[in-house]
Amino acid sequence: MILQNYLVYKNLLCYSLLIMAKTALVTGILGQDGPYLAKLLLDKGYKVYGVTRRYSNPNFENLEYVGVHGKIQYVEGDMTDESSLMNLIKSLRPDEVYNLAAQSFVGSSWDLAKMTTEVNSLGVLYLLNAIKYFSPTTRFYQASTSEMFGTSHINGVQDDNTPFYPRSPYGVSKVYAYWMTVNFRESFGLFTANGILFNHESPIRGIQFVTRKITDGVARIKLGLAEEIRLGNLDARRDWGFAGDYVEAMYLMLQQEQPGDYIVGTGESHSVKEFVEAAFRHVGITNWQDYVKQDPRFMRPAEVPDLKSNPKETMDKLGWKPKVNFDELVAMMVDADVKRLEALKK
Ligand code: NAP
Ligand code: F7E
Repeated sequence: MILQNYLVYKNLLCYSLLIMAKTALVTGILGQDGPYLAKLLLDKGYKVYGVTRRYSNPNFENLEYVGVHGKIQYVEGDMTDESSLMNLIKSLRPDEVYNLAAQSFVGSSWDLAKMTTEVNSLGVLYLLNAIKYFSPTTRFYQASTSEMFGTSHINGVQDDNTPFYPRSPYGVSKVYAYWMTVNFRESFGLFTANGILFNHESPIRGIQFVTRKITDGVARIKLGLAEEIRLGNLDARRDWGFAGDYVEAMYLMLQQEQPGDYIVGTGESHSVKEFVEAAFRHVGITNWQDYVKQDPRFMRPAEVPDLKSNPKETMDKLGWKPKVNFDELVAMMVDADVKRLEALKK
């Protein structure tokens, strides 16, 4: 009898948890931020739908690394296909949409300017329209970026008062999306938020981005698998944080009473050269200059020389702050690459 009552109670609890579970639709689920965000939402009891494109060979490696592959429901959609986004919003009516999908590599955005605009700008308009028509209570997060500031700063830092001056087709495409996100809030009363995130990295950062290119290269050199790393501008400075910390800020933005836009960064900047030095130091190599070659192929037509956030207001409003510092981030990424390559060697 006691056992019977317990089982009834347990089933009721599971059922009510199931009907109460919030739902989130995450675009860009296979990238870097998608898996970390999915983990955070799943841990909070969300049902997570992850948008994937149509692939011949889908790659779930990043989701496997974070341990969430199999816990997400995958749904097919493409940021360039308006009707696919309309159908997803209409059928799922999620509580929250996190739009992380993008052609996010600045370096390719000059050669792929049209595609970059279609995905990063028009795709956002399609999603916002779908929410407006089919699910106006859905809360919307837009992955905005410090690249929108470009060369613009006030006293060496970027915050809410800094005007945008993007320097790449990527940055320009994100400015459009930023303002559309604001405009749908102001015009139609939608709950939309822009997270203006500064660079954030992790062991599952795409291999083209400079941090991962360096940590992978350092691991290869340490293991005798490579002899050099070829890089572009070593003097560029970035405000680098850990992706796992930054997805918490995304989530918090959609839990506020009022929608708004937020700067997310560490407030510290380091040069590419400092990142290189720290990565080599971590594996006990001090003569890093012997291994690094500058290569004009990796210079950009227009550079963003220095990005450094002032995240104070966001920290106060959201009660958020980064937990992983620069040296810990470098160490985490180098260690992960060494481990990955050692496993491949076996
Ligand atoms: P990422 O690793 O490049 O992931 C982007 C994802 O978008 C990929 O999974 C990609 O899918 C997907 N995608 C690209 N085109 C698509 C399309 N047409 N339809 C559907 N999905 C598409 O980027 P991330 O580092 O996770 O960044 C997430 C978001 O934050 C991006 O919007 C980025 O621009 C923005 N952001 C990033 C940073 C940063 O430092 N990481 C800073 C500020 C803002 P495939 O896997 O199929 O290619
Ligand atoms: O470059 C310099 C390069 O490609 C950082 C994206 O997530 O963050 C990212 O954009 C810096 C630049 O990132 C190489 O010139 C030198 O100054 O790692 P990156 P990014 O361009 O800052 C922003 C916030 C985003 O929103 C973007 O989506 O490093 N650099 N040598 C190099 N960069 C690369 N990739 N490769 C090099 O060999």
